[in-house]
Amino acid sequence: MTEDFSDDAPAEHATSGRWGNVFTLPNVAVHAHLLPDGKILLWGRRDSPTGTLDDHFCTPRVWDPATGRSVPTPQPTKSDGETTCNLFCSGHTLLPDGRVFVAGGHLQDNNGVNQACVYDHRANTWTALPPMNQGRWYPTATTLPDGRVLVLSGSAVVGAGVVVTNVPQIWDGTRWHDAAPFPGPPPLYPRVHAVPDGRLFVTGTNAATPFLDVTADRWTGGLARTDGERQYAPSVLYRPGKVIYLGGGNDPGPDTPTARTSLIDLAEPEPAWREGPPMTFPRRQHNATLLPDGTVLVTGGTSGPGFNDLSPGKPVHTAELWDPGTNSWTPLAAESVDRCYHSIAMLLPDGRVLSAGSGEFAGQTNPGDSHRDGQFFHPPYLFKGPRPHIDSLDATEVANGGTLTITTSGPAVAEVTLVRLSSVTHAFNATQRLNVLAFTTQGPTITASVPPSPAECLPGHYMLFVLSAAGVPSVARIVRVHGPTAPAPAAHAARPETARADASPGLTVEELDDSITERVGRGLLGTEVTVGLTAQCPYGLGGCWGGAYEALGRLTDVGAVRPIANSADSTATVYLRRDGLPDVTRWPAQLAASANASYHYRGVEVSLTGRVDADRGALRLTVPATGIVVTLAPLEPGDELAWDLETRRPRPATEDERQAFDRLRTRSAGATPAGPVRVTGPLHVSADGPTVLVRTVAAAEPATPGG
Ligand SMILES: [Cu+2]
Repeated sequence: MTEDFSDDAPAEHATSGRWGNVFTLPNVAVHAHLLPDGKILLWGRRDSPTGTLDDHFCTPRVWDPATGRSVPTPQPTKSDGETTCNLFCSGHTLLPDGRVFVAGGHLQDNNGVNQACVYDHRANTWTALPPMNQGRWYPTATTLPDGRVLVLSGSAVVGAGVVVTNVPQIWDGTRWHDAAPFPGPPPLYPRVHAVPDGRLFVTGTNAATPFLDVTADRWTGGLARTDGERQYAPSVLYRPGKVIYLGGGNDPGPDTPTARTSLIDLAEPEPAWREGPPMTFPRRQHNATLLPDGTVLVTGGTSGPGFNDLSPGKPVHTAELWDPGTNSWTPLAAESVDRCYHSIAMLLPDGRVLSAGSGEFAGQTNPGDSHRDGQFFHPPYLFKGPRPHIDSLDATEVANGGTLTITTSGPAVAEVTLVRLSSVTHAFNATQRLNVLAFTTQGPTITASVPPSPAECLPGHYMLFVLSAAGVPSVARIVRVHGPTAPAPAAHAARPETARADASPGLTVEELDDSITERVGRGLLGTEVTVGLTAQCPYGLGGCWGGAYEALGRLTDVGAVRPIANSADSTATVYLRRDGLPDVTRWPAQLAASANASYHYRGVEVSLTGRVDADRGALRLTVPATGIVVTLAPLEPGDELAWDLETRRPRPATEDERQAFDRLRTRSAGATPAGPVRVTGPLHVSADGPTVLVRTVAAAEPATPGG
């Protein structure tokens, strides 16, 4: 293990750190985990850099950072023992015994595998678990304080469309249990942390950040994070109950990500998100790594607009460091390679940080943008003086509430920290967390106390660091915290909820959809409005949907949002509280207020039922039930609201749609008065009033009065 980097180092290394040389890795490190033996389990999208993007085979490998050599693991299979699965796009965490837990995987973009499996590094084996309730593409797996695992979110193609499941599942070591449905469709790759009162805290990527009380099986809260929805942003639990959420998203207007950060401390009497200090650079697709001294290192990401801008100058190479003590950022040395979408970073036991991966996505034009390589960062603390050394440790395992006896040499020890091993993908390290240990010193011997609460110090493997007064960390020893030997201390007293009540308690997305159909049938909801939204992400509105669903529910007059997007034409269906026209002059800004520019608003389409009359050559439709009068106009090329995901422009209107207005005009000019019709098409509102561009006309159903 590399230890001393400080010999003859130039002075600037102590302020900026140093990047080592770029080295080759066996694959693009899209998914990476630090194993208890110090090696790294990693995999990418496909084995061959020129293979199909939807290969059902990608070999995970164990790479040794000390030697640079790697060995393949067996190919994971489903529980039939035969069907190979590609773990690309899965969610993962580390179990209390050090095994790697993986849920989901890749069939195609948006379409996940329902598999779950466990990797044991001691035997180099994958063990298939029973299948989950649905395929999950881009789920998040979180280890609970009692060692169980919660899997949340993930998309699959169900029927003709993409469904993001909101039913989380808990793996108890033997079987799956469904947990309370997330309120509405969740975001893909939600950012989830286990916090000291035993709950799980979902900090993103949506604007609302609810808690799951696993014991009560109930979602509560929904504190609004500053800056709204922020996709492809890291969330770091930098101390128990304290989170920093960093950048990400797309700001309205320039479509660029933000540099802003959000902070919350759940130990406060009334926790609330507050604005943190902005990073030096706006970033999206970046990684954030918790260092042994409690600072947070941010590497990579792009500052450019859109999903993953790799144009020259946009990827951010300069690292930067946040110190929670001073609440300020310091820019550090620049790495050599773009590390954007599909990159990782993680802390190693020797105090360095591995930055690796990037690339391997549909729409990527330059093959050179896929990086089968990595680079080590030597943080400034490695150049600030001699390193303390752990000479011995009395145990490799310790219970919550237990003590570790450490003998050290070198500079006096000023701090002892535990940093949990990493499991990283898609700009989120699901397992990293840090505990500062209380300790006593007697000569060279230190006795350090491990927090008694497994919710504060989660079971699993940690890097134990001792640090000098100058903040220089030792090389870590890896220890396992294995849960309390005595009964767990009582959970913290429940806090009164300060946030609004859940909009949809306990319903799966399918049940929620059925309940809307039922309310529509009983006439409890008003005008149906189709909203055209283009997701900034390349996977369309079907998968990248949670934030849009959340934002649509907050629009003026909206009474219900269908919980499954129309992925084929990139539209969503909402219902107004009553019959009337949607407030399209305010909706675009309202959408942007919570979803920022993660979705581009393309307009709305409505269906109105009424009588058509000609007024000096123009056609008007009057809705008798509401008195609404709209001008009717022909559909022009480009007016079609439905979207073509392939060409990224409005779907061309059919011949029938283009002639709908003319047919209606001919019919209205007839000798006998025409009956009521149902007209459907894009709605525009100007100073002259509302206009519907006629796309379809149907005979009105007599039983459907009004709009
Ligand atoms: Cu991906």
